[in-house]
Amino acid sequence: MAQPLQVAWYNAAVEPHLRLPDFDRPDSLAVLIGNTRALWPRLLDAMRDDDRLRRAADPVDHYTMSVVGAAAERIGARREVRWAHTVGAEMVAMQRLAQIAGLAYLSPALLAVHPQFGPWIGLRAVVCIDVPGPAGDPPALAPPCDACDEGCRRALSDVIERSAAAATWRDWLAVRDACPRGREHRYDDDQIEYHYTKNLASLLAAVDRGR
Ligand code: B12
Ligand code: SF4
Repeated sequence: MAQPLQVAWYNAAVEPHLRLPDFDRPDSLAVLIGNTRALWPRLLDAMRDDDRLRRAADPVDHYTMSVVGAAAERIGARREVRWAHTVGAEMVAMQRLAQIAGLAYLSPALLAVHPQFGPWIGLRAVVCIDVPGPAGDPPALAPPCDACDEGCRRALSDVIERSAAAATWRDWLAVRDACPRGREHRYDDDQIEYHYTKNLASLLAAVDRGR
């Protein structure tokens, strides 16, 4: 999924160290790139075909960088890409960016919740381009939470309370599962396990099962 926004909308809302490059043109374009569960079969196929990807320390980030990087190369204007997995310098507050762009609402449990896919999305990159972005004010994104009793907020409180006594990744998963939005778009079990544990052995087993 790709969502355009004006860089100034985001830059006005975040602390200076989180700002995006605007090429001295505050109304410049940024395109936020995210994924649904559809990423997973494509990643597994790519890992079957590409030994370097298979051996990467973080295949999801490696795959993202090769696909988004190749697409960015084809843009005929100055551009810079920022990655969701970057921490420290050049970090982007991706969830706030998603809300400001109108892609996904920042929920009471601090997960970005898409109107259709619920919390079952990943935010991967933002491509900043030296051309004008959308004009006007940022879109007003309605919370997708009507008639919800905020189960996500209770699940987050539970996991934070339990953290002192060693919360597990399944406790974090319960926070996402608490949301009724987009349940039909829940990730596959393999995909969930890898994202929450970063256990490469489980990812490689999923790759081999499809051979
Ligand atoms: C660092 C990080 C973490 C740290 C956060 C705590 C810390 N010590 O900083 C840890 C490792 C704990 C973590 C855990 C998880 N993360 Co994380 N994380 C990030 C990362 C890379 C940076 C966050 C950050 O520091 N932002 C900078 C600050 C300045 O931004 P901010 O707006 O002020 O802070 C926001 C978030 O950081 C968040 N937050 C900040 N502190 C805390 C603390 C807790 C307990 C929680 C729940 C959230 C949270 O809420 C803020 C409002 O937007 C982002 C990607 C990104 N670049 O944004 C992914 C990201 C937020 N994480 C993500 C996910 C999915 C998770 C996990 C569910 C597991 C996983 N990896 O799949 C878990 C559990 C979170 C949950 N709510 O269930 C996704 C969220 C997708 C979505 N739909 O919202 C992101 C966007 C990565 C991605 N590729 O999509 N994460
Ligand atoms: S659980 Fe309810 S309040 Fe929380 S994000 Fe989902 S719909 Fe919104």
